[in-house]
Amino acid sequence: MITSHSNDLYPSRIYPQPKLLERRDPVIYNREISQSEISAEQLAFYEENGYLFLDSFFEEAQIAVWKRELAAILEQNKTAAKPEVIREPGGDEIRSVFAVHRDYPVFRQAALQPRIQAVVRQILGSEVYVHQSRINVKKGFTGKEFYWHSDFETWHAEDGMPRMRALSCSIALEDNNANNGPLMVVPGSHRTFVSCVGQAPDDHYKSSLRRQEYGVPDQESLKHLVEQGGIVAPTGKAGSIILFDCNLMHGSNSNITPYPRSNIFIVYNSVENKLTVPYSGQQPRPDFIATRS
Ligand SMILES: O=C(O)CCC(=O)C(=O)O
Repeated sequence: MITSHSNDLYPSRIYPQPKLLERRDPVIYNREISQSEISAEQLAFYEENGYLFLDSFFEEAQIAVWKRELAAILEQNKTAAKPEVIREPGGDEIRSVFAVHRDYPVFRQAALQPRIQAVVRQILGSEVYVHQSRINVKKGFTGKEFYWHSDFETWHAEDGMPRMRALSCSIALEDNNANNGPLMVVPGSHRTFVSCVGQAPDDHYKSSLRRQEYGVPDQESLKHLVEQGGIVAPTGKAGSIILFDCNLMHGSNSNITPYPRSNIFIVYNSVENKLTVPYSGQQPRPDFIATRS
């Protein structure tokens, strides 16, 4: 164990029973419209629901460049034994590739897209940096699910992210339809922190990136959140983006259709919310999952 925090607003993995705790942080940090990409109404939608879907945000030509790079990365890493390359549970196919903004200039440029950054800075009310990036591949027929989770629970417990002042942007590289495992979100769930049960083993990330077992919400809490907010799976064209709050409950089904569904995930954190010692008291996860410098 290493030093832990005496005053934790979002304790998790320490109680014998799950708890539902009220969010103690704003959702929108700058209400004064400071960019031209989203309107005050869209900002209000994000605040209330915890996400915002923008169809066809990027043009086909841009998506074609990113898809070519993705194909090259998958080819290069087919048999690579690198920590950044995560394979499907029970198989060898690539599930995710982490730190793409660090390792591939094309994806660095994606993470630095001024149009996305403008929206993110609006919501988080400060300069931002990339906390994590990855490509989730989800191939046709064999791509596996991502079980329900709040990212913040993990980032807080395992990475030491102090407050809810981060968000994810998922860029669709293929059309997302109702069947090929689109992202599902529970609107409004970002206002409740689900304190999860069970202390994860050291180096939990080595298994959790394939299939998460700790920091997973219990079924009663999930049922409660879904009864309140329902489940929405925004679908649209390649080039669509979903921005969602770090504490929004989300997940996705496996893809048994012939249609692949890959996306670029970029997580932005406020520069005023930099990582500290993990709240779980364990060693921090490596830099390719959680930027520390
Ligand atoms: O790609 C997906 O469908 C979900 C991914 C996800 O939840 C995550 O990467 O945290």
